Amino acid sequence: EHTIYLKDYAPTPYRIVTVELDFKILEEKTRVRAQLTIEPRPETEPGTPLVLDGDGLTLDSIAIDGLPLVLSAYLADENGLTLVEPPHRRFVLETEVFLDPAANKKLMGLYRSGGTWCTQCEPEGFRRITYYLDRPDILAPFKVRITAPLAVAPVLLSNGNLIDKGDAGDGLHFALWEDPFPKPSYLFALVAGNLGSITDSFTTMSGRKVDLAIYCTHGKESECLYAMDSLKRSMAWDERRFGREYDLDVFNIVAVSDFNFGAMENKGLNIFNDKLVFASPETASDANYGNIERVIAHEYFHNWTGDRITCRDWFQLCLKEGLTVYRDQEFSSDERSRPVQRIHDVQNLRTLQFPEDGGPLAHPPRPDRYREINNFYTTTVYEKGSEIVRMLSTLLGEAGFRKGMDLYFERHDGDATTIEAFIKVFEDANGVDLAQFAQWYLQAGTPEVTVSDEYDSATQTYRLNLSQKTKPTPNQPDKPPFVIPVRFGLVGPNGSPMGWSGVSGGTVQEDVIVLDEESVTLTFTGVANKPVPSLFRGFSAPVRVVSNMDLETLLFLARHDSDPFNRWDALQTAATRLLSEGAQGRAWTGDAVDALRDALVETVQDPSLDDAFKAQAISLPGEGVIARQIGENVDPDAVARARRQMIRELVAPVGAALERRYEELTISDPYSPDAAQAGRRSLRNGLLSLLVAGTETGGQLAARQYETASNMTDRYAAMAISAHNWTGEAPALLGDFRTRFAGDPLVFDKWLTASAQAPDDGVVERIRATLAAPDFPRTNPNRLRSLLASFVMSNPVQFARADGAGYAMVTEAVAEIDKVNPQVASRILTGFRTLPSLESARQAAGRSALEALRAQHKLSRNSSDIIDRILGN
Ligand code: HT7
Ligand code: ZN
Repeated sequence: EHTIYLKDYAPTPYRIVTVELDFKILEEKTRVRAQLTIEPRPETEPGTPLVLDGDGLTLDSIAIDGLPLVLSAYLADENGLTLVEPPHRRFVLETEVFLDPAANKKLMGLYRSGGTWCTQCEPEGFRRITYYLDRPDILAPFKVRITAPLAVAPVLLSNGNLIDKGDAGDGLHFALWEDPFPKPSYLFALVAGNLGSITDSFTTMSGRKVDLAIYCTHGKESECLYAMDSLKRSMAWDERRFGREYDLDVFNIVAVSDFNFGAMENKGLNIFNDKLVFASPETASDANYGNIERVIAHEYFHNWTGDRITCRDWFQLCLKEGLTVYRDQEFSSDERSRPVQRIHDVQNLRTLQFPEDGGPLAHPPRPDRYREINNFYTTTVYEKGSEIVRMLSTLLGEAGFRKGMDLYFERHDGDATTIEAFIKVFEDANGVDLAQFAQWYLQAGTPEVTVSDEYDSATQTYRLNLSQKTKPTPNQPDKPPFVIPVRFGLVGPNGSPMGWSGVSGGTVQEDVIVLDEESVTLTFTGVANKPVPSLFRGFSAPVRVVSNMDLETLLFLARHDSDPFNRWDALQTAATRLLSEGAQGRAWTGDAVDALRDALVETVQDPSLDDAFKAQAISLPGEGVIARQIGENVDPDAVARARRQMIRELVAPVGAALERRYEELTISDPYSPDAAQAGRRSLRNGLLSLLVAGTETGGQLAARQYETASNMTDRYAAMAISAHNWTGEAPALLGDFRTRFAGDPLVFDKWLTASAQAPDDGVVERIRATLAAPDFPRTNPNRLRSLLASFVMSNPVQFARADGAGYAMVTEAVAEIDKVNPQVASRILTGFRTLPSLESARQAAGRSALEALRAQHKLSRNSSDIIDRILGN
C-alpha cells in the first residue's frame, strides 16, 4: 500500500487564487458548480499538468475561461481530474458535478444527517464535493452560493459573512456567503436544513459586536444554552489570556446527529456532534457538561490556532491540535479547579496515550510517514502534543511562553506552516536554542525516568540521580535523550518544604531541573535533614517514573506534598504498585492495605481539599493502568480480581463510615453543573463505587440512588457502577434505564456504554443481539462507538477473553462497519493495540482474529493500515 513521506513534501505547481462555489441542493441530488481562478507558480514550466484531487466524483461539464474543454485536454477518474496542458497564465476553471449526499454514509464530504445537509472536509473530504487541490497549503478566499427548497431547508449556512439572500423561484431560495479570510479547503463548510436556533451576541475587546447562533433540531433549543454560555466564556478567555479577538461578524455552530468526530472548526461555522452541544440535567451528566464546555472552547480556539494559522501539510497536524488542546486545557483549568483539571488530563493521558505510545501504533507527535491520514487523529497528536506545548511553557516560564505565542501570531498570521516554524518563534522570542527540545515532536515513545538518591548527614549533602531511557518504537530503534523538565521540591521530615544553599551537577531553573542527558546527578548542599524528593510536580513531563521509594514514603508525600497533583499521584503510585504485585500473585500485606486506607481516609477528611480532588484521590487506578505497570504477560482476569480484592480489604473496616459520608454528601439544592456541585456529586459517586465493590449491601444502595436520582449524573453513576460490578440489581437497572429514556438517542448511548462495559459472561452475546436488532441505527457513529469502542477500550476481561469470543464478535462487527464507515471501523480496531502486552494464549487468539479479518474481507485502507501495524507488517 502506498506510503506518503514528509520528506517528499513539495508545493503544487499551480495555486488557487479565488474560489466560487454554487450549490443547488434538491431532495434527489445536489449539483456543485465550481469556478476556480488558478495560476501557475513563477517557477512552473509551461505544459506542466495540473492534477486536482477528486474522490468518487463524476464530471458533468468542464470549461476554461468559459470555453468547454475537448476530451483530450483532461482526464477524469475516481481519484481526480488532470488538465493535461493548462494555460500558462491565470485562468478560470469551471467544473460541474452531481452528488448524492443521502447515500454518503462515510460522513466525509457533503452528506445528510437526519434531514439536514452538512459537510465534513477535514482532512480529505472536500475532494468528495468538487475537484480541487485538496491540501492545507492551498489557501483561497471563498464565495459560496447555496440554493435549496425553502420548505425543507429554510436555513442556509456557509463560512464567513452572509452578503445576500432571497427568493430563487420554484419554491427555492438562496443565500450568498463570503469568507474574506483565505482558507484551506478542509475548513470549508455548508449546512442546509430545517433547524431551530438560539442567538446571542458577544462584544469583542475592540468593541465589535459579533452575532452568535447555535442551530439544532427543533425542540432542542433550550439544551443549547450551556454551549452558548461556554462559547461566550471562551471568546472572553482567548482575549484575556492570549490577546486573540474574533474576526468575523458572525459565529455559527450547528449540532448534527451523525458525525465521525467530536466537532469541526470550519471558519465561522463550527459543526458539532450533537452529544457535545445538548445538555439538560435529566439527560446529561456533569462529565457531559464538562466536555461540552471543553470542546466548544477547543473549536473556538482553533479560529487562531488552526484557521488563521494553519498546517502546511497533514504531518504538521499536531501544530494546530496539540496547541489547541493545550489552550482548551488551560481554559478549563482557569474556569474550574487547576489541580483537578490537571489530574483529569493526566489520567486521560495515562489511560489512552501511554498505551498507544508503548504499543504497535506508537508514532511521533509529528509523524514522518502515513498510509492513511485519518488514522493519525490520535491521542499522541492531540494530548501528547499538548504536553509538549506545556513543557515549553514550563521551560520558558509564563512570560517567555507568551512572548513566543505573540510572535507566532504576528509572524505567521495567514500562513500554512510547520512545527519547525512554531519552535523557531520561541527560540527567537527568548534567545534560546530548542533544537534538542524539538525531539519531542520527532520521536515516539514514553521516556522512563529512573530516580535514585542518597543523603550524607555528615556533610548535609543530598544527591539526586535522574536517568532517562526510551524503548524502541516502530521505525525508531534508538532514541537520543529528550529535554525533560522536572518541576520539583524537597520535603522535610515534618512535611514542610526544605531549602538548600547550593546545587551543582546539572541545570536547575528555579524549581525546574532540566534533564537533557541520559543521566544527571545533582548535588544539593546545605540540606539540613534527609529530604523526600517530590518530582514531576504538576506532571511536568509526559514520562513514566521508576523509583524505589517505599510505600511509607509515598504515603508521606500523599499527606504532605504542597503540590496537589503529586499528593494524588503518590496515592496512585502506591495503589498501582500493590495492585500490580497482587495481580502477579505476590500478595500485599495487611499492613500495606492498612497504610493505604489510612491515607485515603485522611484525604477524604481533609477540610482543605475540595470534593472533586477527593473524588480523584479515592478512585483506584483502572485495570488498564495496572496492566501497563505489569507490562507484559498480562492476565486481565487476575488484574480485575486483584482490584476487587483490594477494594474489599480497603473498605471492610470503614464501610459504615464511608456510607455515612456518602449520605452527608446528598444535595438538596436544584441541579447546577458548576464545579462545586459537580465535585460533591463526584465524591459521593466515588464513595458509592467503593461501597458497591467493597460491601455486601452496596448493590442495594446503588439501586436506591438509581430510583431516587433527580439528575442524570446520579442516575447514570448508579447504573454504571452496578453494571461494572455486575451486582444482582444491575440487569434490572439496565432494563429500566433503557425503557425510561427510550427515544433519546444520546441517552441510549449511555445505556450502550454501561451495558458494553459490564464484565459479565453474557456481554458478548448481549452486544451481538443489540447490533442485530432490526432497529439498531447501524450507520450512526455515536451508537457504534458507544457499543463497540467502549467494549474494546474498557472491558479488558471480556474483550480479551481467552476463548477468543470477544475478539471474534468485534471483528465480525468491524467487517460490516468497514463497508459503510471506514473511519469508525478503524477506530474500533485500535482497541487491539494492547495485544502485545497480554499473556500468550490471549495474544494468539487476538492475532488470529485480526488475521482472519484481513484475509476474509477486502478492507478499507483505514482498517488494513491499523491491522498491519498492530500485527507488525
Ligand atoms: N479538527 C477536527 C478534526 C475532525 C476530523 C478528523 C477526521 C474525520 C472527521 C473529523 N471531524 C473533525 C476536530 C478538532 O480537533 O477540533
Ligand atoms: Zn482540534
